[in-house]
Amino acid sequence: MTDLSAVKTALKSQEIETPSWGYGNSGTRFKVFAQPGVPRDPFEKLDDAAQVHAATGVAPLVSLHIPWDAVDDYAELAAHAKERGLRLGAINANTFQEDDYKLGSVTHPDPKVRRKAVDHLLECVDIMDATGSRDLKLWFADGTNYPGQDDITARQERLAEALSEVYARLGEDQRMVLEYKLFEPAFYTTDVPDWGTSYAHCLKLGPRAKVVVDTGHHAPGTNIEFIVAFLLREGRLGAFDFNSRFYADDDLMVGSADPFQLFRILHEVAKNGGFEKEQEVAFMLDQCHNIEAKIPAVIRSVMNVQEATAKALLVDLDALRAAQAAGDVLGANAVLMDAYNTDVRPLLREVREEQGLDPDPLAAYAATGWQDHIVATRVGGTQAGWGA
Ligand code: AOS
Ligand code: ZN
Ligand code: ZN
Repeated sequence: MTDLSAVKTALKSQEIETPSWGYGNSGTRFKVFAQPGVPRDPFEKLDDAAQVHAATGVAPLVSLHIPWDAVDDYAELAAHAKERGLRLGAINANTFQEDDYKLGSVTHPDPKVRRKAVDHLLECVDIMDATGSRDLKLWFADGTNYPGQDDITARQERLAEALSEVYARLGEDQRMVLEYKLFEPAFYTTDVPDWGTSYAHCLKLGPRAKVVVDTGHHAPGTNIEFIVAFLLREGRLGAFDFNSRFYADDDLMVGSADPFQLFRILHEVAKNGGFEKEQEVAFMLDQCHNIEAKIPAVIRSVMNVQEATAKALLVDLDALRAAQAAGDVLGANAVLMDAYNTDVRPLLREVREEQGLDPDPLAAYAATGWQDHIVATRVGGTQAGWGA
């Protein structure tokens, strides 16, 4: 039998990190639809993130992106976060939005461009020192579009060299988390296309280099929960970038396209100790809310993660293991499906009430009047950086 009070305690201590760019305007290559009231600077993005945390109680961390969130004084930004009960999370580097990076950044054939890219990554570590952030999050757009365009193995060499210089700069409590992506913007080869490539580089770097699993970065049909289980076993699952996809890297709200997949992933997390604080798995969202209201969309996403987490924690592991040991295929599957098919919304309402929160986070947010306030006072909100 599952211990319900342990499930509740785990749900109360969950921390979900929301991305600063989720609060700004975003879009596709076709159109960015501006929304009234979006933040004009990183301070206002934190103000919006504080609303998400106030409504849900489990979103105290905010990922930043440099240079989209560049400010003169990062300690001031961290203080602004702290005053609102938030902490600054991963620092996302950007080596993909300048002309110099047309042929790559850290894997570019020209050493001058590689130097520039590595300097940016080192600057991001300086920012982490000022913000108190633990994680440097690296996603490289590097790759090639045409067979023969560049040497695949030479690019791996350059990547390894850049990563090791940055790794050596990390403080003792800081980590590097390396994200992979099958394709886009490169369409032939990508230099970190899959978890195996990321894992291999992390292994060479050292224990503070870990893999980021962005749920939208795989070939259709990939078994993501297998990757998660494998990485947890090896102690190399650094973080999730949660989002949903129907086709490619759609960055839709997590749990919207395939809540069962999210449950299966979080079941592996639960079973393999990934919710324990010592494992230091960061549960981040990496989403863009192009057409839906942004703050409610982030709240809904957090709730979707909570619901899948609750279901994952409800899996009766003793019954599951007994069925597995007995070779009871249908029985084992039924244990999992029983948990997935549980309506956990009453449990989550109870958990929120016990935390002194409104049981309905979306209604709580609507009642604050924040949306009217930002629409009235913020004029000329900024674009998140995507779809620019
Ligand atoms: C890009 O496709 C990746 O998902 C990145 O993680 C992310 O969206 C970007 O680094 C935002 O900062
Ligand atoms: Zn991502
Ligand atoms: Zn992505």
